[in-house]
Amino acid sequence: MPTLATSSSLLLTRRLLAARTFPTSSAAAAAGYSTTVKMARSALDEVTDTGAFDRSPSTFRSSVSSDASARFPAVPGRYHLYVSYACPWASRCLAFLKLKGLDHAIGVTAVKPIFERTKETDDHLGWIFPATADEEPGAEPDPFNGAKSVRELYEIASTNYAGKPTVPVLWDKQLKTVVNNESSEIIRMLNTEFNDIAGNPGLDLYPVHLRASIDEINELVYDAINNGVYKCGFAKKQGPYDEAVTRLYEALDKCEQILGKQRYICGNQLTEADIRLFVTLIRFDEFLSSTSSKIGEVCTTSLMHVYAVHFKCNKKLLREHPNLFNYTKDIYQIPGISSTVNMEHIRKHYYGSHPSINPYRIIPVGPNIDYNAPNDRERFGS
Ligand SMILES: N[C@@H](CCC(=O)N[C@@H](CS)C(=O)NCC(=O)O)C(=O)O
Ligand SMILES: *[C@@H]1O[C@H](CO)[C@@H](O)[C@H](O)[C@H]1NC(C)=O
Ligand SMILES: *[C@@H]1O[C@H](CO)[C@@H](O)[C@H](O)[C@H]1NC(C)=O
Repeated sequence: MPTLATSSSLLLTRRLLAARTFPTSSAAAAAGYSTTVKMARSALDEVTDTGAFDRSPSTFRSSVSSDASARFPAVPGRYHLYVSYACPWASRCLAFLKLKGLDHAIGVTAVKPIFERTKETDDHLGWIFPATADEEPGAEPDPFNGAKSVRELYEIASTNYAGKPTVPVLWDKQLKTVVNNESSEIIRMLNTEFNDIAGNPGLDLYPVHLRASIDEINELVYDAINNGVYKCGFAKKQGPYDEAVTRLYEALDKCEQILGKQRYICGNQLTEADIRLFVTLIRFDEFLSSTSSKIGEVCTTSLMHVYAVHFKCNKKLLREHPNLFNYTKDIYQIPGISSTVNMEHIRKHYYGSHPSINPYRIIPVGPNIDYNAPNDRERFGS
């Protein structure tokens, strides 16, 4: 799972940035904050005293609204989505953009897959835009702000920014600010607020009659699968790891069972819950099989425990869950979805962003699964 791989790159970031403190800017001081703020700069700073991974909440949480008088009205051309194709959270926003037919209304720019220094003046590593459009297929320079990094976007939006510069970023070109950097909220906005300008306004991925069921599945899938893989990868103690990996495989088994009876995870209709599950599943085997092929090399480094922990998620591959595997292909084949999956970026990110683990940046061959293969899911109807 790509999510696991991403966590590895975060490890390096953490090593470089451990315990860094950021003095508040003069703007913040003027606003009355006089102390030094210390923010989580990477996922490994988000591990509690009990050794468990605890994700920090996003702090840009505004909403675009269909109401024309709102601060962020849903008008075409005003908003831009900054993503990394390596990132599962960003990818679920991309999937919504495609499914709702909002390509023409909201532009997308993808960063380069490999973390680089974001500034000359410190050693933070993060998401970078290429200098030219042909430097890295799939990635493009920032078309509006000329930003070199995602970090710079956050700095434009907030003068005293000291958080973790994450993607996705829903950007307001008019007010030059981050509207929201929490994908679970961005997908809801894309689902409902842009219907006047959407190519597919009739598609409701969070329909009222299925909300209770979607909420229930989301809770399980987020905690045990989407975020669960991070919890496996980042645990610093055996107990939290054991708990996370048990929950991960219990949840996968539960989904496997459900999908033996129906086409989608909440019934015979595609919903938000399917997209949220898909983004982790599509990265699962790619990461696990590649990791296992690299394990000898990995073990020679001081970071081995992280990969070994990831390796221990390898109780079962996705393709050993026959219903989940066919389901993943079914979702992949929905028009638009395959364009949100860039395996090159996913692989490069994982194997290129951690020179101390993979010093020669060799990208393992991977299983090269054909997600376009037949899957027989239509037998469930809809
Ligand atoms: N809760 C956020 C999580 C976003 C997130 O963690 N993004 C990762 C990539 S998968 C990131 O940008 N990390 C930057 C870093 O670690 O420096 C969401 O769902 O939008
Ligand atoms: C979102 O932006 C806030 C504000 O700068 C930042 O602290 C946070 O780390 C960013 N990412 C997430 C996932 O919250
Ligand atoms: C998966 O799809 C293949 C190809 O259509 C099919 O032969 C197989 O029976 C399916 N497996 C399950 C569990 O549905």
